[in-house]
Parts: sequence; structure tokens; C-alpha cells
Amino acid sequence: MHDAVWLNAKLAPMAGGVIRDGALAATGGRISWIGERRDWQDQARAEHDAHGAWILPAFVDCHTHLVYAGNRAHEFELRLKGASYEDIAKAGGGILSTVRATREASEDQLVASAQRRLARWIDEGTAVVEIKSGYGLDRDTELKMLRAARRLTGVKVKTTFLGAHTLPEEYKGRADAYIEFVCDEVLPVAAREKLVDAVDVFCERIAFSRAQAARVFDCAKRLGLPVKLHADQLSDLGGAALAAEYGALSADHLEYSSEQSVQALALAGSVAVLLPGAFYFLRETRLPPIVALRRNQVPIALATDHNPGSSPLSSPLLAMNMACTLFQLTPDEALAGFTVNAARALGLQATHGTLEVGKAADFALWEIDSPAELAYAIGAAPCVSRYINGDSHHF
Ligand code: DI6
Ligand code: FE
Repeated sequence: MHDAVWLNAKLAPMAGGVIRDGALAATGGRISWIGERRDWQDQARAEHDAHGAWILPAFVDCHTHLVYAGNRAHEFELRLKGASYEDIAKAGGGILSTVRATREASEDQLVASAQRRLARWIDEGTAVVEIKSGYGLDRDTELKMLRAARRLTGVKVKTTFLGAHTLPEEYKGRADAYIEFVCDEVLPVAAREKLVDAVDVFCERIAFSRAQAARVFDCAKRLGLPVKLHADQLSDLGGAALAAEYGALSADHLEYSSEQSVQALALAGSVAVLLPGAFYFLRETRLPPIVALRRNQVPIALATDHNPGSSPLSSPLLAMNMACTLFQLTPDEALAGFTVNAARALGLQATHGTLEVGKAADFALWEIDSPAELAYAIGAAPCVSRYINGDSHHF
């Protein structure tokens, strides 16, 4: 006896082909049956009519900076008048202006503002959201951000420690000392308090070098934590190659990554996470190496990169559309980017990202004629309902 079954559904499991007249059952929060309607012979305590809707795995947004205070609309205006993102950062704005606001905010305020933003992800059928720290850059504020992220409800949250996001004002001219502080006094405490699922670094001219990123990764490895990297967004520092060397879950951004770095990612089995929102909002022109990623069969994930500076984007669906229009991904690639490959970028491939027996019953019903419509439409709201662990309510 299954807990519930959905009949009269079209299924796009993102593993194997689509099923045009399917049935999906859940039991104990997991998928307990999936297949053709005509093969469904079991019993379920509850029977739902999907009214011909498409059922897809719920979305996984594998790269966000959702917890922060304030906003950077003023910097948007400055950039439109000609200042560059890097100019603003060098002048003490950018990430540091969000750091000032986030240090001032209480944990409750951070929870409240992030919870409000999260409503958009929930409306668009999202089940898992990764959230990074990195707007504290001191021990207590980094911990406060991670705790705030873990308190959010309505989605499953994975937290990533990004203490090495940029150099705080107190450490000006002493980047190595800051890295030492992060490795000795912040990350181990956050890990001990069980607030960290993975460790990330912003490897960039305006942030940290490859060698500094490697030191943080060494520290993560000692603590048994997986790593990921903001790599080659604005320049090629060999970030993606470094991520591959450390067997990273993912390397993210990648606009300036070389062919060799792409080959290294393929060998390491790391996921390439593309972030079209940041590319669009910073009006970048250098495209990530899509052709090389495909040729080397590197799994491509997509994410919103939601943050107040370079990607104030609160819509997985719009990120999918942008990936198609700006990066020429196919709609199928865009869907894989927010489901199967995004789950893998968080190390959740055994339990999330596809509709298969044994995996979490995390799925969304969409009022569309074909899955490609999700990447095609701009600003539509086609999600009918969303289930997490087989439950349509907040859990
Ligand atoms: N890369 C990004 O795109 C964001 N962080 C990062 O490392 C930008 C963060 C910000 O500008 O606030
Ligand atoms: Fe980011």
C-alpha cells in the first residue's frame, strides 16, 4: 500500500524518457512507484488527479547568496553611468557594502528578509536551495548567516561556507593573515556547530588567489567537507583547474575558463555551474566555454546566484530562459541544469534531482504542453503545485 498516487500526469523524470500517461506514487516521503498508467496495479491511500499536468523533479538551486541585509540598487545606478563592478569593489563598495549591512542586522532580521525572498523559489517549484555565507567576514557574522540560512522553511537548505569571499577592511593589505584566520578560527567553529555542508572561495583578482583558495580547501579537506569554487568569472586565474585538482563538487561561473581547465573538470567529475543572471546583470560579453563543456561531457548545472551585487535574480525559470538566450543552452539542458545536474553539484545525486524509486518525493506539477515551455516563457507562472517529501505543505 502506497501513501499516495498521482494519476493522469505526464512525467519528465530527468532519468530515462518522458511518459505521456503516467503514474507516480510516494510512500514515507520517497517515490515508491513510477511508470506508465496502464502498468499501475497497486493501491494507494490517497489518489490525486493531475489533470494532465506535467510532473518534473522539483528544482534545485545550487548556488545562491540568499541571506544578506540591504541592497545595492545605488551601485546598479553607478554601473549604468560607466563604473565597473571591479571599480566599485576596489573603492570599498561591492561585497563590502553588503558586509556592513549584514553585520548590523540581527539573525531574526536576516531570517525574515531571506524568507520573504524565498517565496519566489517556492512558487516556481523549488525544493532545495544552496545558501552561502560570505557577507560577515568575521566569525560571529559568518555563524549568524549560516544559522539564519538553516532556520529558513519551505525548502531544504544546504549551507556553504564562503568566509573567503573578499578581504574585510580590518585585514586590508593582509590577505594571507585573513585566510589564516578563516582556516583557524572561523571554518572549524562553523563545522563543529554543524552549520556547513560545503566550502567555497571567491577566486578572483578582486578576492583571493589560487594559492589562498588552495589553503582554504586544505582546511576543508581536513574537516572532511566537500569544496566548490567561484572560478574564472572575471579573469582566468586557473580556478576551475584548481577546483578539479581538489575533486570539487562544482566549479561555478567559468566565463574565462580554458579548454584545459574544462578537461580537468571532466576528469575530476566536477559539475560546471553556469550563472546567466550574473552574466546578464554585469553585462558581460565573454561566454562560458559551452562547446568545450559539452564536448568533454562535463555535467552543466544552472543557478540563480541570487545576491545583491551581481545577480539580484529571484527566478529559477528566468535563469533557465537566460541560459538558453544568452548561452544557447537547449531547453533540455536548462531543465537538467536545475534538476539532475544541480543535485549533483550539491552531492545530492543519490536522493534528489530525478524522479526514480527510492529518491525523495520532491516534485512539481506544471500547467504546460511540453517541458521546453519552462525555459521558453519569460515571466510566466505555470507551477500548479509542489511536493516536498510527498507533502504539499511546508514541512
Ligand atoms: N561572485 C558573485 O557573483 C557574487 N559573489 C561572488 O563571489 C557577487 C557577490 C556580490 O557582489 O555581493
Ligand atoms: Fe556567487
